[in-house]
Amino acid sequence: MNKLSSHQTIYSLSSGAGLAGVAVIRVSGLQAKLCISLMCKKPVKARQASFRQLFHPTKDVLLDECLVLWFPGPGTFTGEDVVEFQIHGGRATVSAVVDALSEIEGCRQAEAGEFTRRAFLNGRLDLVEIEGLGDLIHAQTEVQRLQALNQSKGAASAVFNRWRKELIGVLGYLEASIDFIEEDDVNENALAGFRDKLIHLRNDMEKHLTDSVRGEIVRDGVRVVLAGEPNVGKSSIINYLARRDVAIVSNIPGTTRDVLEVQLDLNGIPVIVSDTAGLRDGSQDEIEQAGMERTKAASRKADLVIWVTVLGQDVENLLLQTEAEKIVVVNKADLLDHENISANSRDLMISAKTGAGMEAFINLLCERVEEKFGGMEPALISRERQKSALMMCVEGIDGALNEEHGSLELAAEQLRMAANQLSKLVGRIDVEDLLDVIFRDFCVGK
Ligand SMILES: Nc1nc2c(ncn2[C@@H]2O[C@H](COP(=O)(O)OP(=O)(O)OP(=O)(O)O)[C@@H](O)[C@H]2O)c(=O)[nH]1
Ligand SMILES: [Mg+2]
Repeated sequence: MNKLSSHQTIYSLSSGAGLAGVAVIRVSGLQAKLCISLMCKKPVKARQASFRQLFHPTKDVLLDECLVLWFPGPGTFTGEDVVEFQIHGGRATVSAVVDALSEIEGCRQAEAGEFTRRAFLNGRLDLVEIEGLGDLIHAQTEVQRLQALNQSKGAASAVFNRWRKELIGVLGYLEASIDFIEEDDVNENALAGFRDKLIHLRNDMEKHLTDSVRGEIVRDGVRVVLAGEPNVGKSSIINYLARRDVAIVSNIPGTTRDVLEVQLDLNGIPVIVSDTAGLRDGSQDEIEQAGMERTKAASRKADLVIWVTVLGQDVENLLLQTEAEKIVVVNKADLLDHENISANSRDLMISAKTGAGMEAFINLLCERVEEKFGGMEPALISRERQKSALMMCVEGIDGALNEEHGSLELAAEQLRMAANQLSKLVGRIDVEDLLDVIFRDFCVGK
């Protein structure tokens, strides 16, 4: 923490880098108010937008005309005094204002994620909310946005805190029972009275642990692999889905050799689609064989395999032995006449060339993903860190329940451990080693 001393006032461009109509420069810390008085010359009202000329703090140089927003702490994002300058978004203007701020004593450029780190240290956000905020900044699709927003606004933390409170309530009672146990042996069975409550609590947690698979999928993306024999149009399909030339397409079978990945937003669902080398028997080409190995490996890790065929081909290919769920599509439907199409109407007919059937294909893919993961509703848990804390909490409750006829002290110890896991989850305890990991993904200015 020394390096990031909170005595210093920090500033940074908080809006995106590059040309923009408006750029937001945020300042947080004790000197924030001084920045206004040195640079704006006229005072501004708290929590109101004021139009001001912005001057260099030591030279009589006009830097820009801007909107100034003054937020006195502690009711601010960081918990400190904060000022935001909404200036013109050109590069020179931004660097002139940033340079000017660097000349004010006690002010320095913020490190990546430092505004949020201060928000955490000042109790404005907990760890789960911060993780949600990090996800919100990186959210690329609608379901990612919804899940991240839910976490960042504290919906998940509220549940974790409620569970923790309930556990601490039971723990308090057990501890009191332990203290009085010699005088009053009615307490012998103190845990039994809480059995139903603890079972209910751990089942609730288990349910959210099950949902965490969906939470992680929403964060990381669903893995969909395009596989099939050579030349059926796998690369043409990925290009169609990505709306750009991701992969080389040619009429020479065996064109694709490597696995190519693109991240796509399909109806709001984050999907990582992979194009792969076509699978066929009897290839003597070493590179093609290596490519086929990669196809099989990618298919094993897939959440869903799209098996692409053309009419008249075997639907299954023995080279692709995978447990993953499959959707079969028949490509090049544009080459078929109507009779052929109606004879094969049970298969999903598409044409990567004309786009026919592609919308139905995307809808089916999304439906299958939703079926597989029980919908795409925001999950409470979306990271390994959150999952393992909750799993250990459930273990603790189970441990306590197993002590029903055993030692009350041991049961209390298990519950204390379970409650601590929830404290750790939201960052009430043992946070130092986690902070650097969590803030690694944050950008400067957040
Ligand atoms: N008529 C028609 N041709 C298509 C369609 N999709 C792909 N093709 C053509 O089929 C040939 C093979 O397409 P690719 O997309 O390279 O096939 P692939 O499955 O990726 O082939 P490999 O990389 O060799 O495994 C190309 O000439 C494409 O233009 C389609 O829907 N209709
Ligand atoms: Mg290809």
